[in-house]
Amino acid sequence: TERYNAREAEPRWQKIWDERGIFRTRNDDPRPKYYVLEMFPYPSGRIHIGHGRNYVMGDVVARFKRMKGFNVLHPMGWDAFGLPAENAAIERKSHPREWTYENIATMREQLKLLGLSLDWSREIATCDPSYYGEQQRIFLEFLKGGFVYRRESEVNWDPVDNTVLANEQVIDGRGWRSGALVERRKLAQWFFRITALAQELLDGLDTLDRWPDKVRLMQRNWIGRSEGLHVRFALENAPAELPREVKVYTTRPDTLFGASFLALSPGHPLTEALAANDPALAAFVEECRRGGTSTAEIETQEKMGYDTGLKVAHPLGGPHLPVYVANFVLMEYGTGAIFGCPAHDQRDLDFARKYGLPVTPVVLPPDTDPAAFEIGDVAYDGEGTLYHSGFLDGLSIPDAKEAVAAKLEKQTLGNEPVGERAINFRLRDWGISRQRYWGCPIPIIHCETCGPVPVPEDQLPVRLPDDVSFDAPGNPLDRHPTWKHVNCPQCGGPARRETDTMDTFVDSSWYFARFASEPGTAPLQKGAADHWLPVNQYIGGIEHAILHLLYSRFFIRALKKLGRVSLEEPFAGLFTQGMIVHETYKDPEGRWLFPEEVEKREDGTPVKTGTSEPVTIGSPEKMSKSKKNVVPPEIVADTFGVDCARWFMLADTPPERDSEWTSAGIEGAWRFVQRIWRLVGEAAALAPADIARPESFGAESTTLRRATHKLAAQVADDVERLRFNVAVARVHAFANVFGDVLTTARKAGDVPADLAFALREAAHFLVATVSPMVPHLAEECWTVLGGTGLIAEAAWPVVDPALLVDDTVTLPIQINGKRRGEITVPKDAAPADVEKAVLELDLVAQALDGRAPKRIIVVPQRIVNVVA
Ligand code: ANZ
Ligand code: ZN
Repeated sequence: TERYNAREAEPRWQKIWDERGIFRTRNDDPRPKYYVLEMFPYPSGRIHIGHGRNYVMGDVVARFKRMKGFNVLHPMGWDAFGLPAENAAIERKSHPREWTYENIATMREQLKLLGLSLDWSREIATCDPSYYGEQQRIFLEFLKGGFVYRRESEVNWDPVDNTVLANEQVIDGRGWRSGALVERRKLAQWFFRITALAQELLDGLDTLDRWPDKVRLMQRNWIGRSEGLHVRFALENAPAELPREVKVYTTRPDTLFGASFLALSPGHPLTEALAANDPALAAFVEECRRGGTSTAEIETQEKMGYDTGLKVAHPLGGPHLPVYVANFVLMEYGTGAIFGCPAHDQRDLDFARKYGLPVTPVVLPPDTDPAAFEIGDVAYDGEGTLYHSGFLDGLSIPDAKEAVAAKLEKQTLGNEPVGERAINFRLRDWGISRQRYWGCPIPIIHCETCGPVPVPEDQLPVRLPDDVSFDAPGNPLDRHPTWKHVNCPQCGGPARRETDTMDTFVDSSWYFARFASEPGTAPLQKGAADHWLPVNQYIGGIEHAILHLLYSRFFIRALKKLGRVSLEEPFAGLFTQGMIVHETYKDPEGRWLFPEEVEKREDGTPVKTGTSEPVTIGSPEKMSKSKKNVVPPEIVADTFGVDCARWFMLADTPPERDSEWTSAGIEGAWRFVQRIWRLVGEAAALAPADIARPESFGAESTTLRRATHKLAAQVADDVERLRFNVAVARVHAFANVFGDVLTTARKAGDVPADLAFALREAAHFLVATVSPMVPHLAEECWTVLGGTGLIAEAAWPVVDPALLVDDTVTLPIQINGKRRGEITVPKDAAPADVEKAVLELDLVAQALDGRAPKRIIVVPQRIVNVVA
């Protein structure tokens, strides 16, 4: 038979699928729904094969579920707003839209090459006014519903370019273009009140049993619920105009006797009040403000403090404590003030060592001699028993926490309790204002008289102006000569548009709901969203485990409270796939080379293609443009075919693990694709297409049929559980069985009717089970088998449960009550036959040592007992 020619067949089938519109999904289809979605791409340029893995996995699920009788929604779109488009516009002196849509066009064609069963009629781009207009509507509904507010907040400020920088534009504390040291500035910004739903978002995680535990844990930590105590400390020597107390938040009230200082955040109101009369403190606060606003940056900074000279009384009668201002205390967490216990908190210890403050351990680790226990450079935050702590001595940490809380709740300071139990969340409200052009405009008009006024419904969408320039730093919307000058919708007076746009994470927080609407209809419809959501299977990278997923969960919950949808969790199943990695190559000058620029000589040494220049090979890494270790889908399509790429991506490793792209791997996939093609061709040649089902089956055909039905049942199960590599392994194993039967049949020359039927059945099942993975090959094989219609539209093979039942059983053998081995016998074997087989076993003969057994008891299908 001829070789399977993927290069010719693949585009042909893609055209047929497309012309017949078989992946177009209708909302009124009566079959049960199934929604499979891969995280939509950012149109950054071109895709490489490393981008393809999650789309291929999603496609296998989509195709499989279609065959299982579901009405499958499998859409695609573009996360199209964002900074890179603006950077490209600066570089190319063009418009961000141009670059974005060019990339979309390229990437769409590339994705189509992969043979994905997508409903392209539902394609969206978030930079389309019909999309972002609805987003503006949602923003205004959130505003009305209390989920949006405005307040001052810090941004990264580039003092040379006079512009706000995104976190990713701050590199080592400097502006990416000017190189100037970045400062923090306060700016009025819009926030989504995600903290209002913190507890809900935490509790909801318990219902997501088809999410990886790891992701749920990451979200749980991000939300960061803690139970602790507010403790009010009385200031001893504060000037009269200052407050009389400082309130701290602690999760370790048990360590109160180990406290050696109090610390205020640089942004704390008391700090500000003190700094007003203390230039040195004001300078210190200024110094703390240097550097970016990201928490990671703040946490890694060297600890710095300023002694205010103030003292507080210890609420449990310990010594007075000095009050510092410290750079590691965040204003946005707890009360913006802490008590420091250096022995049991690393930050406090670093601080205490630097400023010579006492370090008093109060928790003694289990089985430790108190005389021998000392704190060096590492704080002890483990379990133990309280000591050096008055009435707490001898208590466990939890008991001591409780005892301190109970005591301080009853103690008073100026008529109010000193201690109050409190729950805190690490989660912060989501600041969405970005001082950029290429994003969704925030639909607000600022009026001197009326304040911020929503843009009236009938004026939505607020469109981005086209005539903008990127030749100066800053926000082109702000610089635009006319765009922002409007009249106040409320009083008619002169007013100014909000020139900030929304964080692009907003765009991706509801796109999955947009796909639910039929093309050309309203972007967010309750009926459609409720019908399709939640997404049954969401697939994407672990890098989105926190923000994107949390924001989307917040959006859906908020939309539910506003009556726009009826569900609470957008993604019922989540899968985070591993990456595709590839070797890297460098020429003698240290320049990166593309894989196709490298070839291996006969002795295996790598050289630059067509030359004798040596090449250095680096270990496999994530495919990236910068290191050139990428494989474009076009090259694969033109050589081995994309089915080989698909097969390889699924076969090589468990889907959650990284997989290395190698030429040996893709060649192996190619050989297997050819093998399936040959097996199907041989079966078609040996068994007539119109073979009728025989009355009964002989041993050989029954064995093949068992393997065939098991294949379909097991692969179905594997795909349901996304164990694609296991499914592939089963197909390999089946191909061996099938191949042997075909060889025997070919040699025998005469194929009996029952075997002919079994061969046809085997070929059909094989083609059907691999069709979600290698869909083009499957269509071609289906044609060879004379199947009706397209295999993409066919049903999953009907499995006969009787053929799945094993016909053998394995029985444990006990000799004198001790388990000594086991034996596998036909399920319906007569006890006498089992007895005979057992006595023939070496292990039994040895145990009996030549003597006859006293008794043998065979419990059919259970156990064999030998009494010696
Ligand atoms: C005293 C103490 C002693 C603390 C000890 C810890 C260990 P979680 O668990 O994450 O909620 N803290 C409170 N507010 C802070 C702020 N605004 N900036 C920086 N740190 C702050 O963390 C709670 C602990 O973090 C609190 O408990 C407080 O230090 C610190 F051996 O109080 B602890
Ligand atoms: Zn007004």
